[in-house]
Amino acid sequence: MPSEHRPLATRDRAVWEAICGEMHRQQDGLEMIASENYTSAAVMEATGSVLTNKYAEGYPGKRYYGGCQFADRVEELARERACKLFSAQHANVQPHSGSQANMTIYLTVLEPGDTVLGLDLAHGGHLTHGMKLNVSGKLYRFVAYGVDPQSHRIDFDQVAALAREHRPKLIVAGASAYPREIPHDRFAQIAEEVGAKLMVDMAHYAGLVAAGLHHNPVPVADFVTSTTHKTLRGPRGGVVFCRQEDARAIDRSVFPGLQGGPLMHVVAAKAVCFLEASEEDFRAYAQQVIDNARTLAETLAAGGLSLVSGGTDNHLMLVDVTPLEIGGRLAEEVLERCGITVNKNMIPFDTRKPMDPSGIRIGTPALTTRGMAQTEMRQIGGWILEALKSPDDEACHQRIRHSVREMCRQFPAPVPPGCEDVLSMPAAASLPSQD
Ligand code: DSN
Repeated sequence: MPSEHRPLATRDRAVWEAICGEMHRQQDGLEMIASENYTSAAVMEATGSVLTNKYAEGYPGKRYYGGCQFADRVEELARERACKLFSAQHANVQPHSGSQANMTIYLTVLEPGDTVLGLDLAHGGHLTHGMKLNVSGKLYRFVAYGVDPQSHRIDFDQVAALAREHRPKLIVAGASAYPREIPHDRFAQIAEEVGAKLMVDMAHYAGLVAAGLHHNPVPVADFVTSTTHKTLRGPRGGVVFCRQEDARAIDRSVFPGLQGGPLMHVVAAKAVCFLEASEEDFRAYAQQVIDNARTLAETLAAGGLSLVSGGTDNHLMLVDVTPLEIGGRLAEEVLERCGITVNKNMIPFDTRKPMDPSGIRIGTPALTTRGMAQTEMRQIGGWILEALKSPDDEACHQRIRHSVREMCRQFPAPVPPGCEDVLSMPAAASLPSQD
């Protein structure tokens, strides 16, 4: 058989084994990184499709390459479905990531040196909201707003005061580690008062918006950006929404401004994701994500952990682990030993360093996709507390690891088409190499 026709398992055993290992890891442990999810078999099928072979620079009906009739069809489907899902006038589905989506807005609205307001990274913001080592912070003059020291909610008095003082051209709302619903209308009032444009980055909670459980920023913001792979549960990628009057400028900023050829296999998978997110069972899923986060947060708080803002309205919680006299780095490591994956995270007004902060961030989107509900959240909360209260007790961690494995077997994650057999094999690390 010619080598280009051979399946991965025999063509490149090393890569195949690594992928099998990751498949086992994802099935065998509790994925609680707030920005991760298990995408559907249909989304994975589209992502692994022949559209990966196609160049389609340009937009439907206006391409720089021949043979784009099917690329046009999937991009039209993705745009139409995205607009319908979020009641938007225009969507650009080509950004390769959330970072590209955010840069699209900056390139469209700003000149280098212009002033922008964004949420402080240490208070839950994102790298692309003006972190000084990120291109956003290098090219533009970002001024950071933060959360209130007592409530840990966005301090709108401060946002308004900074806006009046600095007269930004753009205000960026949205966050990657903020456990409360973001009131977009309050940002819109401030932006209107100072004559700024408003951009909302809803990457983390887009799935909750699609389900109608969090307010939709599209009607009140000039620009909305998102990723498609977090609560929205699609392929990795970005999307931008705007009014019709800005559509041409936004499209030009994506291509040729920032990107060349779109990843058409991912655009097809985004179309599938937007269809899935419009269905009734997605609404039930998103409600369960929120219910699960609340139950887990209550369990952790009852066990003595301190939660930033006292709880959660969305899919994630920020937990201050220092009351247990450990730091976020050790907490992440201990939980990993138990088969529970989270990430260490700064908390507002943190006195520790980013590589060993005071907190961990925990999310429920992925476990909810597996069908886990409140009963499992109480059980998992109990394991987290037990493990973090005994960070040196290996026997305790092994016991929890065993229980985690049992729970995971009861709630299988979606398996990519054609990979069903892999999970009945031993974990890839123990497979003999054929190289
Ligand atoms: N890195 C993502 C997160 O974990 O929140 C945001 O892009």
